[in-house]
Amino acid sequence: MSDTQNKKTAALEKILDPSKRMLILTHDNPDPDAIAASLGFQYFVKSRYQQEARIAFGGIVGRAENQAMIQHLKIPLMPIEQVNFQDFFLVALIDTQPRTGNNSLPSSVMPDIVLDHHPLRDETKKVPFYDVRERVGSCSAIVTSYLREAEIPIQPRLATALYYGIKSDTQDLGRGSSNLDVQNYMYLFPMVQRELLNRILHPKVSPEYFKLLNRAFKRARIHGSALITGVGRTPNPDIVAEIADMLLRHKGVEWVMVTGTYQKSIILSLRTSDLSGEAGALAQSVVRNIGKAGGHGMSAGGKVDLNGQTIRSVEDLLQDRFLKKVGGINQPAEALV
Ligand SMILES: [Mn+2]
Repeated sequence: MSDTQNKKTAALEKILDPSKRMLILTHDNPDPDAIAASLGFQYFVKSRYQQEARIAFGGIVGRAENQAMIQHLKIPLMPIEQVNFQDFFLVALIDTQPRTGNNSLPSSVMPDIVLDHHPLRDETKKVPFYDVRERVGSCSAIVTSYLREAEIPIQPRLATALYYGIKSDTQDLGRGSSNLDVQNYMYLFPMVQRELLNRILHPKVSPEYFKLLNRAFKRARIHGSALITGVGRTPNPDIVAEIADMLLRHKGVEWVMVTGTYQKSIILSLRTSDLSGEAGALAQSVVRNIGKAGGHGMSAGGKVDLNGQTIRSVEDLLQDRFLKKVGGINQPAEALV
């Protein structure tokens, strides 16, 4: 084991207590990276320290691929509504940090552990144990390193989850990936259950899915190299990010912003094909004073609570700010379809 990893495991050991239970909490509407990294960390603390942990999430698992992942890999997840924080002695945040606005940790609860790869926040520095690596493309790669360094054998089911976590967060190592992602992706690959992975990657979807795509395409407007659209009300907040990824494939489009309304909030997703793009910073400036956002260089997300404002007025403001920033504001609007 490397020196740094030795120090980390020693520091973790001090915090853990095998006689009590840990809660692992991911970000809301968890993606494959959040789910896999949580599963991997649960296995790590159990194998290395006999620490029992449960995994919980806020929001919903909406994307068909993510539902298929949970179903086929039999991943036990608990909705946050079922969590009684009194039952847990320790809380670990995975793929998210305190007070980012994208997790359901009550503000009265201070986490004990944070593992993440989003930009480090000041609040996180107060957490007893944190390992935040901004340059790494996935939390799954970080957790895989913990398992490898401790020489804990990784079973095919977990290997498949971690591999898919790295694969999806880095778009097959093409988006914001580091050496750690590459090494662990290669390490896990021989252990992957490839037929199961195929079923996860190509799930069946409902008829509503196509109606929503149709609406988003019809509403899409292209201003120069920037594309904006809204999906309207949706029972599945994940669809916003999925459509943003899809639309970024449009030739000549370098920036995409998609909005959607889920419950009493506007969800937004930002994507760029510009390798030096600052999608995270841009998303934060788009929601400044009205919401929360975060992300990496090429992809970011955010949320604005409506608080009585109309959907239209918030969407207009977000689109206006976005187009001003990416230089599309003075370009004529062109319909996508
Ligand atoms: Mn992630």
